[in-house]
Amino acid sequence: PQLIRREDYRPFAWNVPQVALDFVLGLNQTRITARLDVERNPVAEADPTLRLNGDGLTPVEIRVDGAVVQSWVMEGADLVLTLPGEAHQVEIVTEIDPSANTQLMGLYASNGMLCTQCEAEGFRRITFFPDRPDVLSTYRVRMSGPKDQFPVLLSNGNHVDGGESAEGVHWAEWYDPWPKPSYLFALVAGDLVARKDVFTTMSGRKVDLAVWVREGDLGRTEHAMESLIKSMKWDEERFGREYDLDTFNIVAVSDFNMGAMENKGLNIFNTKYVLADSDSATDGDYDGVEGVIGHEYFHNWSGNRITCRDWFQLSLKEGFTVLRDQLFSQDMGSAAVKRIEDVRVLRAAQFPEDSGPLAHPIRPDSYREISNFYTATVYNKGAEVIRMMRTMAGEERFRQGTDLYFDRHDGEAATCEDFVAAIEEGAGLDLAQFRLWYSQAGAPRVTVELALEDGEAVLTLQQSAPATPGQSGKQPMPIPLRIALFDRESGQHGGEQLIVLTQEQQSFRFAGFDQLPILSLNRGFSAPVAIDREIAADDLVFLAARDDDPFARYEAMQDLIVGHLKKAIGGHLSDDDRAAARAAIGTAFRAILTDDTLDDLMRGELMILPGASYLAEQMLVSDPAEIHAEREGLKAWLGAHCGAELQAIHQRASGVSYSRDAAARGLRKVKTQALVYLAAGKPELAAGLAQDQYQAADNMTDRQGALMVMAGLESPDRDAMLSDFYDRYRDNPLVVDKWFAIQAQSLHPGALRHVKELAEHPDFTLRNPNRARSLYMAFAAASPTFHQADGEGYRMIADVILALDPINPQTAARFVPFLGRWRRIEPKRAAMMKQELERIAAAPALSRDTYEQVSRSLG
Ligand code: HT7
Ligand code: ZN
Repeated sequence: PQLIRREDYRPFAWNVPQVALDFVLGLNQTRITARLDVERNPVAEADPTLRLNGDGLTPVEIRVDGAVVQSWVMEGADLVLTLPGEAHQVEIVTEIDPSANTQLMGLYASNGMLCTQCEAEGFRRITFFPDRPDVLSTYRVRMSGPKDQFPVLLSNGNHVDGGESAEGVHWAEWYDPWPKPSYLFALVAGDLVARKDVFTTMSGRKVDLAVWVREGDLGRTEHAMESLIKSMKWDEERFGREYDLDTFNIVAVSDFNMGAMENKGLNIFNTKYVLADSDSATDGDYDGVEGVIGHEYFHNWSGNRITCRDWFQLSLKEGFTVLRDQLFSQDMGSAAVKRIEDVRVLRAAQFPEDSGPLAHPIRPDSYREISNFYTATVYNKGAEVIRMMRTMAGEERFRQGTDLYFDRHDGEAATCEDFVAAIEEGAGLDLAQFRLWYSQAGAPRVTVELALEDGEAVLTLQQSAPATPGQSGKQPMPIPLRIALFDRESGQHGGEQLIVLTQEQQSFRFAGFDQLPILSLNRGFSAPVAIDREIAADDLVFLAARDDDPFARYEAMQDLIVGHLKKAIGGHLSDDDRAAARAAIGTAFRAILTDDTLDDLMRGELMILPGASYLAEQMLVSDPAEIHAEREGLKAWLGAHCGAELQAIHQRASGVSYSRDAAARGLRKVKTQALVYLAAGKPELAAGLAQDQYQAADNMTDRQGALMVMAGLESPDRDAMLSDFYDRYRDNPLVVDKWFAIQAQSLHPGALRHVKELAEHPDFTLRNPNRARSLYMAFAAASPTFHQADGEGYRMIADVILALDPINPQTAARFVPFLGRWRRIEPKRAAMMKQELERIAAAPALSRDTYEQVSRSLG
């Protein structure tokens, strides 16, 4: 497959100001007539050939200016026409079979309905088109089909007309006045019902809102609608962005490759991010719905009104929109807890990516298959990079920067550089050096030294960036660090400060100290870097208990534990040292369990141990079995050592009836957290408590929490609880997904065997991405048995990749990174992982998606 390079970008030779699409819909056969008004692009190099991308299409008929032409050629999958004049009308007829579309890209059938997914390059599976984000057109869409099968017909923009054309056949016409790239095109036809509402925008326009689902799911749409209305209001208040069409539709589909899609005026969602009620959705699921609804809605400005010039600029819309959805969720709930959660996700998903064979800058330089670049780096690190600009500018000036960006580039296909230039000018920042964050991959490491000199605290920082594939010898980048220096006597600090490390090594001096202060660094995780520092356990215990920045408090607890586990995993601890380290952690942990000033949501966060993948990141090469053993050992010790406090928490949180307020959510969070520790330290007691929690549960958070703990235990009640859960929810696919995932990611030593058995379950299928992920992604990401010493876990995931690749290459390729980290794993396992990658690479007819990920992983 061809390598596509950012530096090769050229504007397209033709503009396509208007597109008219006519769909004659059928599940097995859909006929599409596309009429494109094309005219030469004055800013591009003149070229009489019009190359229209296609993927698996054959033209049925082609007309130019009304006359059938034969003078076209196929070049690979693309259609190439030669056009003599300045402007023409090109009409192309294609026919496709949506029910055969297992890739779920383009137009496909899902449970009897038809829907589309066009980002990034799915439109070319519907009709021939310049399928690139810098070609913007207005779309008029007519569709017709059997009314009983497809009573609802939706597309982008506003509904303009409709009627019956023949007995039982109806049609609808939609017009979207906003020019858009083809990846934002959408169509839905199906038997759906809607929850409807109306939103009045800040300028007083009324917008009809609808959330479309299957009939039986209507009762689970209230939270989605509330989240949409909150998002619309929030974007007006915080970014001055108003909605711009008369209708906004959301449709939920159960077969979907990702979370959701921001098609103009017609967002299409994975059911997982729409449907929620207390019986079937956890508190985390509710947050997920709110966050993803917000994310897709915010794209209306950051993505749709201003789109990307080319796919290398993906972080322009995704990084910025992730930041916007994170800020939205911070405002809707606990800002502190949300920040910690976001950092945890970054560390678990993005840090390993940035330090492995798939590392790439947030603005990549090349790709073979763009779907492989919808990554935690482009999304989450992209958001962190923009967050740093916000931290340096302050909220108000940052808003001036975004206002300028939206004004200046509205209606354009823009670049990351356009964004940075607008923030630079609007916010009054010098971002010359900062631009390196867009071009350099890898998380910088900052080494810290604090000394006392003549009544001054001297903070010396040194930064280094690791070599990443294709990039070595990196330049220093600006690293904004929020810090505070705590006086040891008073336990207070004299105010937070922002310092920006711009050089490789730099010292910062702070007057007024006659003894070394305690340094609270990278507060709020102001920069996405790794910090290396020697700090006394007592100082970390102090910060874990007393820091007024909630993230720094969490971080101190994490550092305390990571520092200990790193030594323990390396086998460098004497029994005395282990006892001393555990005692310090135990003191801090107990303080968290019993601190009355903490709310339970925050307490629940502080209780979470650093994840195994984050721990692995701290070591050049690690042994997953050792990490697991030490981490579980500490958990068991804490469970036993703080058993009384944990039981007290579990009791305090039990018997409180369901509500969605923060206090009740906090209680549910600490309740299951307490159970997790007790399960490790006092398994028999925990099995009983889990049973009580499960039986008393009046909501999914408690029920899933109890089942999750029980699934990891060798308890006689385990099978009965799992069966009960399945029997209760067998008709709800999203909950059946949970049932698969709970078993796949459990701590049970037989998890690998269970996964193999579950793959034979009648409800299991590789064809539904949610189901495939619920079993195999959950397993590879979380089960200790993925790394089973005989390599069986690796073999199974490689088999899954090979089986899934012909069905859904995009989803198949997303499993590759689990094997791709072989260089950072101890040699025996590394050899087996590599061998599996080689087996995949040798398979015939591998998709471009999987080929690219496997070859980069081996390279
Ligand atoms: N912008 C959307 C990306 C997306 C996608 C990409 C590739 C294949 C399938 C996909 N579905 C959605 C999602 C978002 O970031 O909002
Ligand atoms: Zn997005």
